[in-house]
This record gives sequence, C-alpha cells and structure tokens, in this order.
Amino acid sequence: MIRFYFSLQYFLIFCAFLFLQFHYNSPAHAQTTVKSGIIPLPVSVKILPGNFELSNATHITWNNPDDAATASIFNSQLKQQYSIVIHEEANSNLETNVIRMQRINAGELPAEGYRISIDENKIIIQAKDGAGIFYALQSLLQLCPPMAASGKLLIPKTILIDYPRFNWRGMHLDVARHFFSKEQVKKYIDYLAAYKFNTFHWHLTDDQGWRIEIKKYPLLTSVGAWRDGTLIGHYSNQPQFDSIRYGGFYSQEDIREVVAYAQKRFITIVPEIEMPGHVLALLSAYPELACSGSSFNVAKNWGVFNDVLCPTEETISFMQNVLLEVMELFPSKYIHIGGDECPKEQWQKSVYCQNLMQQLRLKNENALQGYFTRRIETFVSAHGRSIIGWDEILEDGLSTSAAVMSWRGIDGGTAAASSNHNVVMSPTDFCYFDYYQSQNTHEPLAIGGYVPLEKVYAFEPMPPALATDKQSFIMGGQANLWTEYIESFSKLQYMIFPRICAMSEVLWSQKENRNYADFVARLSANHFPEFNAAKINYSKAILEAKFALRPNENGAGIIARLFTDDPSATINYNLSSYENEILSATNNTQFERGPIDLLITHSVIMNIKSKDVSGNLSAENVQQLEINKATAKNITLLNAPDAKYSNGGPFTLVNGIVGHLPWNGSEWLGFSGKNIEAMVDLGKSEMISKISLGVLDDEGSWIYLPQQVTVSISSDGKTFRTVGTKNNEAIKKTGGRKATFTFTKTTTRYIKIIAVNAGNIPAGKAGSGNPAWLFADEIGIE
Ligand code: TNX
Repeated sequence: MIRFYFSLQYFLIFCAFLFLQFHYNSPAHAQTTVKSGIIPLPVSVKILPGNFELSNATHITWNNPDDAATASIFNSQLKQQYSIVIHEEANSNLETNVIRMQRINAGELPAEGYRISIDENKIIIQAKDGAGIFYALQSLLQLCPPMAASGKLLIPKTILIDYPRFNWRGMHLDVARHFFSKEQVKKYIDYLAAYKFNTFHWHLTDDQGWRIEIKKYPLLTSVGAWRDGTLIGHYSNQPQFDSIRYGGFYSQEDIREVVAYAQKRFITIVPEIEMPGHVLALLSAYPELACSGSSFNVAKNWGVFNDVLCPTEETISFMQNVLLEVMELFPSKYIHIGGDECPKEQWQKSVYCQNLMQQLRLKNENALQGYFTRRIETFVSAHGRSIIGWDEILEDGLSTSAAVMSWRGIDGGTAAASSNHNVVMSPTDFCYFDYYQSQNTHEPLAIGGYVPLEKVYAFEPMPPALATDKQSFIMGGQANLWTEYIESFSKLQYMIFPRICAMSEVLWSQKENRNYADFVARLSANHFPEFNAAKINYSKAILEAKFALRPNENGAGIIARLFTDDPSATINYNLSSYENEILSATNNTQFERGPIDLLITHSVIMNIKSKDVSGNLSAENVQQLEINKATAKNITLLNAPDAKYSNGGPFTLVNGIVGHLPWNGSEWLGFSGKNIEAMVDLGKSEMISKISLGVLDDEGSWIYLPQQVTVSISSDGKTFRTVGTKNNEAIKKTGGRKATFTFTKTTTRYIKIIAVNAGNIPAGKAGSGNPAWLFADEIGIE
C-alpha cells in the first residue's frame, strides 16, 4: 500500500502552488483583463507574477525616428499622472530599466496592432506601424497601477497581444451649435487617443455658426460665425431666446495646429462642411447662394430650416472653392459634405431649379440633391479625395467612390454596403451621445432619446443582414456628439464619459470577448479613479439606483426592482404617499445591495439613491408611480412599437409611469408611421367613467400628436361601443399632453384605444417627408 505523507508546511506550499497555477495560467484569467483593467479590451493579456519598476531612471528608446514623438507624448502622460519623467533616447542598447519600442516587419500583426512584453528588466513594445506603437503605450499606461504606498510605480509582468476589429473608430463633435476652443478640441482629441479612436469627425458648419476660416470668403466667419442669441431651455413651439451674441471660429493656423496635434496621436480629422442644407450661417454671409430671399440670420434656434443652397453654377463653384481650402488644411482621404436634412420647399418654388430638373431630366428634387452631390463628388475626386455624407445622400444615384454615414438606423448603411459603398455605422439609437444616458429625474437637459451605457455596449456595427462578401465595406462605426444642449466643456465630458469607453470597446475589441459585466467592473475599478484624478466630469449612471417595473404576477400592483449596473454600489429607498406620509415599505437608513423588489399597490413617490464603494452618494432618483385601474392590467397592441422606442414593451403604457418632459426614450413607446391600437383587459367588470392616453407633441424631434384618438368599451371583448373621439386640435387645446375622455359611469371590462398616426411629416417641418413618430406613455382608467 502506498501512503502519502505531507508535513503541514509542504501541504501549504503545495496549495500555494496550485493557487498560482490556477490564478495565472487559466485561460479565463488570460482573457478577462479585470486585473489589467484595459479598455478597450485587448485580444489577449497574460499577467504573470513579478513587476517592472518604472522610475525617473527608466529610459525609453526607439529604432524608428518617427516614434520619438510618441515617446515624448507618453512621457508627458507619465509626468501628468505619476510625476515621473523618463529619459528619451534613440537607439539605446541598454538592457535594463528600459522601454524599447521596436518596429517589426513580421506579418503576424495587422495594421495598428502591437505586442507588449514586460519583465523585471525591460518592456518591449513591437508594432509594424507608428499607430501600433502609440496604442501599445496607451495600453501600457493603463497597465500602470496607482503608485504603491512605497512611492514605487510597479507594472506587472505582462504579455499582451492586441489589434483592432474595425479601422474606422470615430468620434464626432459639433462645434457649430456650441463652440469649443482649439485647446478644448485638443483635450477631446486626447480622450479619443487614450481609447484608441483613430478618426475625429469635426462638424465645422451648420445653421447656427460657420467655424472655419476660408480666406477667399472672409464673411463666412466675420458674419457667419456669430449669432445674436441662443434658444433658452428645450426646443418647443413657444421658443424663448437670450440676446447674447455668441460665436467663434478657428483660423487656418488654428486648424493646422489641431490637425498636427491629432496626427501625432494617429487620429485622422475628417472635416465636415454641410451642404446643401444646414447652411443658414453661410447664407447670412452670402445670401446670393439661396434660391430666394435677400437676407438671412445665423440661426438662434435648433432644428431644420427651409433656406438651403440653390444648386446654381455660382453656388457649386463657391462650395468647390471652400473645399479647395478645406482639402489643403486637412490631409484626410474623406471630406464630409453633410447632405442630411435638406428640405426641398425652396427648390420646388424656384423657377431655376425646376428648369434645371427638366433640362437634366431629373424626376424630383431628391434627384436634384443627387445631382448637386455628384458635382461636388467629381470635384473632390479630381483632387484625389473622396466624399462621405449622411445616409440621405444615398437617395439618388451616388457614385461608388462616395462613402455613407448611416445615422437613421443601420438600413441605409446596409443598403449602401450592398451596393459597394464604404460605410460608417452611426445609428442614433446606439451612437448618439447627445441623448440621455440615465432615467434619473435630475439628469441635465439633453435633446431626448435614451442611450444608456449598456445600449452603447450592445452596438454591433456589422449588420446581420449583410452578405459576407460585402462585409468589408463596413469600415467601422462612430459616436456623434451634437451640441445643441451641450454648452460647456464640462457638460461635453459628462455626455461622452463613460459612453466613449463602451464605444471604444465595440469598435476595437473582438466581438466574442465582449462582456458588459466585465466591462463595467473594469470601468468602475480602473477608469473612474482615473477620471476623478483628471477631474473629468463623468456620468455615474452605472452606480445610480435604477428601477425596472413589471406586473405583479400574483395579484394587483406592480413590482419595482431596484438595482445598479455596477453591483458594488448599494441602494437606499423611500416610498411616500402623494401627501408625503412615509409608507411602511420604506428603508430610509440602510443601504443594501440590489436587486431589491418592492410591491407597489397604491400611487407613491419613490425616492431611490445609492452609494458607491467609497461611500459617495449618487443623485436622488425621484419617481412618481400613478396607480389606476389600468395599471398592470393585461394589454395587447395590434402594431408593435418601433424597436428604438419599445423599452418595456406594451406594459410601458400601464406601468404607472407618466413620462417626464423633456422626454427621455425609456418612458415612452414610439411608433414610426404607425397607429396605436391598444386593448386593455381589466380582468373583470369594473365601474369606470374616465379614460386617458398620454401623448407627446415634439415636432422638432419628428414626434406629432395623433390625428385622432378614439376610445371604445366592451364587456365581452367583441362588441365595442365608442365613448369618445378627439382630434389633434382638441388635444392641443387641452395642453397637448393627454387625450382625456369622461362619460357617465359604466360597467365594462375591455377598453380599446385607437390613436391615428399623423402620417408623413409636412413640408417645412423638421424631417419633412419622413413618417411622423407617435409617442405614448400611459393609459389611465378611473
Ligand atoms: C440630426 S444626425 C442631425 C443633427 C442634429 C441631431 C441631433 C444628422 C445627420 N443630423 O443636425 O444635431 O439630429 O441629435
């Protein structure tokens, strides 16, 4: 018989060995980089026991002179974050305490890819190109832990291999609605670089300001860069303006400086010059380029304006001259020419346009925009560049050298790629960082919509419906930052952080490695502290207590589940009646981990807050839950809401939540071009005398009141009796927020509500010609 005998000492050593084996060699550990915390997640990371100590005595060296600038950027980042300054030296042959940047020819690494290997003596960084070297150093910075208590910066021994999934990794910034200085734009570029974005789409012109100096046409900036006031608050039908002169622009020298700054960080700047719509600032300087009208003002309001460029020879050569100067300033392959939201009213009325259409045998005004775009496209191509435009440019005969930026969903992009156009995916419902990112009622004003972090993370730029042989036309994706409601750099930070981190991972990391929970853990453990140190104003929505509602399956009422995206945060809640009395379910003093389920059977004010691991309180989220006879009852919808605004499904209409204004996508159901046909089953006969449907009127966001709302009731679900009908005028008269019907008390069980969609958006309005949205938040039955 064999007997095993271990002394306790040997047994403990054996256990430690097993632990290390498991801890450092398991593939799970190699893949999940919770330890390294790097965002975007690299292809593979392996962290080994042992450290490299980085200090003022460390050298950084290169074998390609082009990498000297990268070394000095890295050095200044180190100085800023750790007060460490290392020695920069070309072709050093030091063997210890050195970071060695090597350009290699090996075919295994794709463009922009890199390898890092860290041991106790040296850090070796290898890449084929300068971008790869740059990204390696950005990852190296993220591998640096906080300075140890001993004052040492110890970087764990690591083997890391990495390369990007997409080659267009873009962030956009609108500097027309609100202006950001050259220095602020450079900061923005720093953020992009840290997260391995390689494209900065600079939206330089729009109705509210022209922001780039053009030597040949000085009025563009002396007149077009300034407006006499700005909308106060949110877009509405009764707009109010301040009268503060607002504006600014970049001189050509400024632009050259920013382009060079971006180049050093391997970021291509794609300039956007909007045409033929969104040009009020241009027309205010050169009114002769419009089809009619002799004087224009730089817009103070947001939205879409009817005054657009007239496609005359004079206009075309003007825009070509502008583009000549733009191409000289920006070396990018692509020049963005806008092309979105160009109303055609002026072209319909213009004798010149109608004659031109006849002469060119163009079937309609969209085809005329196609003609204009082709003229610009030919010019840009003749100068060795290509145009890119918003997906509207696809609507009429685009030559294949033009690339398409798909913003109204991914269908435009899918169609464009299928017909051999290069495509950048930027659909509003995942990529619009001007939309809300939290349901919290204290959230700063945004344009509307709801794009929380998790939604951004779930973005998939490669459309599932696209044929395999067309997939290479999808260059990548981009997040857009429109700045109607972003008036300061601090708010800009808030809107992009941390959604920019999620977008970086979508565009860089391998799809199969992506995991939201793992991302959140890296973000809150490793990146939030960095944001704090850098005094970046970021959204803590993932630490905020949120709620999800569902009907109580076991009886009356709804269940509110309280939770935080980041499970390390704790929650505190408080329920009070509308009269402010505290209800028994209240937990006023303690913070507990979520999820917490609360049963709600009466109208209440729910007040929830959370604490992060360091004890910092989040903003309070206050929500009114209005319980009525419809709440949590069985509801069916004949037409499904649009996927963009279907959060919570049909239950949204009976979940007790009355949508807030300005609206936030999560509280509403949205129907594009379709009617609402809802049927509520009360479960048993009930006495009722009032029915209401909450609706939304926000024409600037293409959301229209229903043409008509009709309510009918039935006790058998078959024969219905109409108890009221109202048109949009009647709804407007009563505040435009609700269609309410009162009638003599009746006993009934089934309630049918039909709301008729406004149809296509009329001429002269934002989004004209597109189907109108119909938005509803809640059904009330009393
Ligand atoms: C639509 S996206 C626009 C912009 C607005 C934005 C607001 C696009 C091509 N056009 O002019 O700023 O919505 O989200």
